[in-house]
Amino acid sequence: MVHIATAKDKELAVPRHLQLSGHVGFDSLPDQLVNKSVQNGFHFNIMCIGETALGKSTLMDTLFNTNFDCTSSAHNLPNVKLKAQTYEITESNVNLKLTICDTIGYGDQVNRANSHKALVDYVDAQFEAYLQEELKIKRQMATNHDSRVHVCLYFICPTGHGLKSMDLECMKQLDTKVNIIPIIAKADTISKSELDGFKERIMKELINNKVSIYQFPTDDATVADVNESMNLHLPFAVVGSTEFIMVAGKKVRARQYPWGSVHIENEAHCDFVKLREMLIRTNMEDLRELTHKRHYELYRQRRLEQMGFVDVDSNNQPVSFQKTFETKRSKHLASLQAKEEEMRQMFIQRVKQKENELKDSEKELHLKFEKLKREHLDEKTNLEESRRLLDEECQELQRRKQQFTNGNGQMSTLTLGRSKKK
Ligand SMILES: Nc1nc2c(ncn2[C@@H]2O[C@H](COP(=O)(O)OP(=O)(O)OP(=O)(O)O)[C@@H](O)[C@H]2O)c(=O)[nH]1
Ligand SMILES: [Mg+2]
Repeated sequence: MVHIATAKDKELAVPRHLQLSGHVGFDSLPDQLVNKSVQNGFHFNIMCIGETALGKSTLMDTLFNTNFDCTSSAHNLPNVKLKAQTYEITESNVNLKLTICDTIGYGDQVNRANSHKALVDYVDAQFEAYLQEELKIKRQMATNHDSRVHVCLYFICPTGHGLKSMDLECMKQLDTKVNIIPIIAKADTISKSELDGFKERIMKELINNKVSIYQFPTDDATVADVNESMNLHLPFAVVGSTEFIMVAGKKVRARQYPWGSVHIENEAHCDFVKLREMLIRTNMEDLRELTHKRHYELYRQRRLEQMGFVDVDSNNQPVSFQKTFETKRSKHLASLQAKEEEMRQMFIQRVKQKENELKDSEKELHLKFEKLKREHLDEKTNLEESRRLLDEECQELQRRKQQFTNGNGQMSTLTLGRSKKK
């Protein structure tokens, strides 16, 4: 029976606003949420893409103020490889499971046309793993290790010229799958005046090639201003170091040169602080959220469509999951039946073919047998004829012998008679 919504039903569906006469306590819900999240801990996954020795590992150590103890990898591989390592770090009771996925041998090959393939495959594989967990009947989303890439730091070579075609191609392939933050690596090797022009050229090239990079969000009033101004500083020109020096009695991270030193956390020297501020201190949650709400959503949508699921039919009417499943099931059954029928027909045909082949060979055998029988009969007749002739010859011989014997007897009798007469 179809229930048609009445005006009364509609009225009931609209929530009524009530005033509380005293404190109830659900205003602690945000705190409960924070406590729960802190208890569960957080995941954050960074992908570092950049050519060999551009300072990827050093920058990670610098960003998280630790030593990830990365062993250097071989750089004579025929293809780009990825190495992901997960670390557990804690800061003021907040536990973070941090995965750093590093490229090995990126840009080392002579043919770099497919350098991005391994990276795209890796990002997709993490989405797929999450989707498979989500589609399970018994899901364990809370305890499941979320390995989806939340941010991709793209290390640009400090050439001072512009982007390489490999950089553009790779970022283009990844920009709908992951939040890309381009950074100019080893920025201490490029002069200040060159740097401004270099940054400008990079941004122009990205826009001209329609590569969309991550923009720090400006919809949250508390961080809108700082994010807006930081968007203008992209790509950040960074310097990393594992060395410390003493400056005015304070231990600071720096790179020392014969002519002076670069202080990593000095904003006049490089954009490292800007990167750390934007990536970790201000927008880490936005990167996580955007990964889930935009990039993963897009992947999920495409995959479900590939699997044959739709939200609306050709008449733009909503289609339930059950209906899609049933349609798919009946289609699948029909195709199975068609396959079965096809195989049955094929089997019948093969049997018929074999039967005909057998019949043909039987006929052939029969003909051969008849021929042999005829030959045998002919041979027998011939033999019998020869035998008969032989018998006749024998009889003739016998008769002649007899005749001869008889002839000889008469001759001797005649001779004997004649001699007696004498
Ligand atoms: N001038 C300069 N050198 C740097 C910087 N960061 C790292 N280096 C140096 O560059 C070299 C390579 O640094 P890594 O951090 O190992 O580079 P990587 O990209 O991780 O290298 P692979 O993992 O081998 O691809 C080391 O000698 C670092 O000291 C930087 O910002 N400026
Ligand atoms: Mg490294």
